[in-house]
Amino acid sequence: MVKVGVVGASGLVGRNIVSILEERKFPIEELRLFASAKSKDKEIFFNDKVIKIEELNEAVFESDLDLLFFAAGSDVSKKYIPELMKRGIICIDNSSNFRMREDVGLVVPEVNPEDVNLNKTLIANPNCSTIQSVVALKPIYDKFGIKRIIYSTYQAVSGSGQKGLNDLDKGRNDFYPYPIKNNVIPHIDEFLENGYTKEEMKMINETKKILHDEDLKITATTVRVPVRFGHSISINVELKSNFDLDEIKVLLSQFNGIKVVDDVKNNQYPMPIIAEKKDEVFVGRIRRDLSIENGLNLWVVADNIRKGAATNAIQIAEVILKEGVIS
Ligand code: 2RA
Repeated sequence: MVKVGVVGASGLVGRNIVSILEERKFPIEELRLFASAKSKDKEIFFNDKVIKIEELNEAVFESDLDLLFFAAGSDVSKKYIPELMKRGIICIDNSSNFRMREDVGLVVPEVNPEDVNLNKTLIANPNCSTIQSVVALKPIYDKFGIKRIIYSTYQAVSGSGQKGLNDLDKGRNDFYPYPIKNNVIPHIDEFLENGYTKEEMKMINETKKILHDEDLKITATTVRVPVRFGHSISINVELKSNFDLDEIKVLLSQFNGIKVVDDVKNNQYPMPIIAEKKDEVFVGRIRRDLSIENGLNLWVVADNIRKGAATNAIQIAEVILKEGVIS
């Protein structure tokens, strides 16, 4: 049984971590919830009991917690995690802060569970759009090899947290630079010198790290769409060898964590409305790219708050438990 803490417990991802811990019957001896002063004493239900949120401060260093989920943004992770690591408290971090550090595993349990061992006290949870993409690509990568990937995303506003949902629901643009209602915005996170956004570079760099392949050629365009929950991604891939389309469909449907929905004659394909509140990665529109040799198109949809964040973080904790690092 494990003593667990959730940092950022009042946020969208934090609240989902709490409810999914309950749903998956994670073996919890004690659960403590932390957030900033403004959420102090808010009450959250866990296993029919009320838990009051505590203000996060340095007292957490003295706690006897075994494991802490961080879902409060980069600054909070940067401030607390290094000291917690020194004290042997395992941190699973949803921020982008430590993701590219060589000595830290960036883990999607269906894809690279062994990387939890890279660092015994810190594991990074990848970006939401990266998680669902690498789950879909892994069985194809292992069997045929991949030369090049083109990602085009259609990302839900909940990826920006409550502020994104408010902009869509209230028809305002307090958070995004333009209204998101009746619009699409080809801009997620900050623009960089190279013309890409940080979100695009995350997808590129994180995919290479998770698949352990620095030579992969990847490009990405990430776009915000007026959808509340569920990111959709068009993935165009050039494989290293020729393939049989039926074999790809079988490989995908047999892979842990994927649900193939691909029956175009009956208008069956993945959409955010079918992925919402689910943990699988939905894959459909599986077809050859007729413009190149060995080209393949996939349409990949997942709940960005669950598989893209909270569920993946808990699955990482489940791998750690299995490895016997905590018991
Ligand atoms: C987004 N990828 O959708 C981000 C959330 N981590 O904005």
